[in-house]
Amino acid sequence: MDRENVAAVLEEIGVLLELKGENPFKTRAYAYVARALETLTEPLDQLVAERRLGTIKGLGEALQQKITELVTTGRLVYHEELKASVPAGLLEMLRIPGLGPKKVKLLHERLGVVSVEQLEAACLSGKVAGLDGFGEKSQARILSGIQFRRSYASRHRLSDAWAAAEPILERLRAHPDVLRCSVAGSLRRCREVVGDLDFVVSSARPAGVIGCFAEQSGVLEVIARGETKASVVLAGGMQADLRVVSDAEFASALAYFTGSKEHNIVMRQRAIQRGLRLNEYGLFRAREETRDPSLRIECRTEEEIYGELGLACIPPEMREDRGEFGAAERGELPRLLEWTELRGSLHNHSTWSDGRQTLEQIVAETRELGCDYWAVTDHSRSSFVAHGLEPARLRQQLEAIAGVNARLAAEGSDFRLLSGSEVDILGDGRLDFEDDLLAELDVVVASIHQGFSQNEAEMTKRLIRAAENRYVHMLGHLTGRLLLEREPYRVNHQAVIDACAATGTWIELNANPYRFDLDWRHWTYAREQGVKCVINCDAHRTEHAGYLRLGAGIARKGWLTKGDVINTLPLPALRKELQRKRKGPREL
Ligand code: DGT
Ligand code: CA
Ligand code: CA
Ligand code: ZN
Repeated sequence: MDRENVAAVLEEIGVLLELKGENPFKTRAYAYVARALETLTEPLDQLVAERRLGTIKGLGEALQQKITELVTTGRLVYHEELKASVPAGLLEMLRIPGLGPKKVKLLHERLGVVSVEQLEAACLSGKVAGLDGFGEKSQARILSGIQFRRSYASRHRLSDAWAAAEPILERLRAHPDVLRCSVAGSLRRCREVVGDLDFVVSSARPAGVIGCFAEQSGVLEVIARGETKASVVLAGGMQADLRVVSDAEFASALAYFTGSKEHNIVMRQRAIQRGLRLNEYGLFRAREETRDPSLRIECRTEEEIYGELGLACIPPEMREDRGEFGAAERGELPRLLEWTELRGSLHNHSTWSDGRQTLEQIVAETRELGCDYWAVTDHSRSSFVAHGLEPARLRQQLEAIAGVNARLAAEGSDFRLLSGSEVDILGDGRLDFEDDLLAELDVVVASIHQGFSQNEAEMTKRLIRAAENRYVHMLGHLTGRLLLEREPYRVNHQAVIDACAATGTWIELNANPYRFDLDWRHWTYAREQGVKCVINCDAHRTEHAGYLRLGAGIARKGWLTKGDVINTLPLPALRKELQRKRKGPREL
């Protein structure tokens, strides 16, 4: 177990003892030692191995034994037993702003509450206000603290994270003391859901930057504020961390705080194998932990750090320790898709079904964005909640689209609307429209919108049957998940991907930030089977066209290149590809 984790365990022991009403000297000793460990300059495992823990101030025999046990075995029986003797809910209650161990202990003893839910109920029924030392005010504060905690303990979709991060990034960039700055962490790696926001800044005068960050509008609470780092909670509950470093440290700090943790571990290992040390402060010619500038190998960019470790620069999206090191070592990193290579979206809605945008608005907005084409694939009749179209309505829409395209052609524009349908896959895998109607459409997306309760085998069979229809170009939002809201339905991904490979069916990467479905983790397999990806906005409003950028980020996370993504094709080539499956294998 490493230093940070050991410190965390000791800290927790202190808190647990306090909850049990132990003597304050004993409880404080744990917190004190935990802090001492955090500022340790020597590696903890070395101190343990050389039996030199006693040199740390305030560290008695009993604590030395406990630390040794933690470092060597990774656990501490004393801690585990202690933890088991205290209801887990009490520790959770401590996270509520304004509640310390003393108060939690009191609430537990007097009211018997052992969970946040029970505490909330006690507040709502007014029991907390009746306790000595609490009162109406503190009861109200606890209640709002519980709600607050609930919102900010949660995780956030990528789009929300960017919406919160962008103004902060702009503010930092504009600050006169900021030399370089970037987002880091899971946001930079383009995870579909992120915990907190991370920023890395280089500056020769950190104080002003920290001040700007901690005092910016939209900060609800400053959790921590030091000379070179700060953590805040933003309105809306998101947490944001800032680290300010010198410009010489910027590249290594950025690499470190971008993570992932798993990726960092391999990077550090590679450095050690080369007789070097890599940490957040730099890459050093040293065989032990250091931040001595005279030992630093100057690396101005992440690319130089990777280069020193014998690697091509790994794009942030790929830093998950999922094979990127082998690829970088062999010089086989894919040239990842750039979002600007996308030329349009093949699954979108309009006012004809549940979209808010008219055909004319779609044309205006997506041309403005620089697209070459945009497919209108409204819902089919079975999706009646979404105002799915009856065949006759769909044929009317085809005429309307033809009218828009005729006008575009007359204007000399090459932009085109494509006609289409997001046709429902019915319970047994049949489609909501007959083949002859589907054959009239430019683009057919087949999706599941009902019957989510089927088991994995049934769902899989249903999707495979849809893929086997020669008029289906692609499967839409394959698992139906809504991030942080609805679990995906169970699907045998491999079987569905294999079926798509066999039938020449594409799979959508739905770029709506609630979906990002198919998940990035499955794209490497799909790609290996030769299945093409289509990055679709599933736009219901004109501003959803911007999802292309997020979708491309997720595609990059799945290692996809321009050649793997159908909607990077210019219109003539796309039209040809849209004919491929319909014409059947003989005409290929
Ligand atoms: P999140 O915020 O949960 O979505 O995920 P991250 O990856 O943004 O994690 P976060 O914010 O806790 O830390 C940012 C990065 O800092 C993380 O990706 C890697 C680095 N980091 C943080 N703690 C550790 C650690 O204990 N060991 C190592 N090797 N790296 C760490
Ligand atoms: Ca983070
Ligand atoms: Ca963080
Ligand atoms: Zn849909």
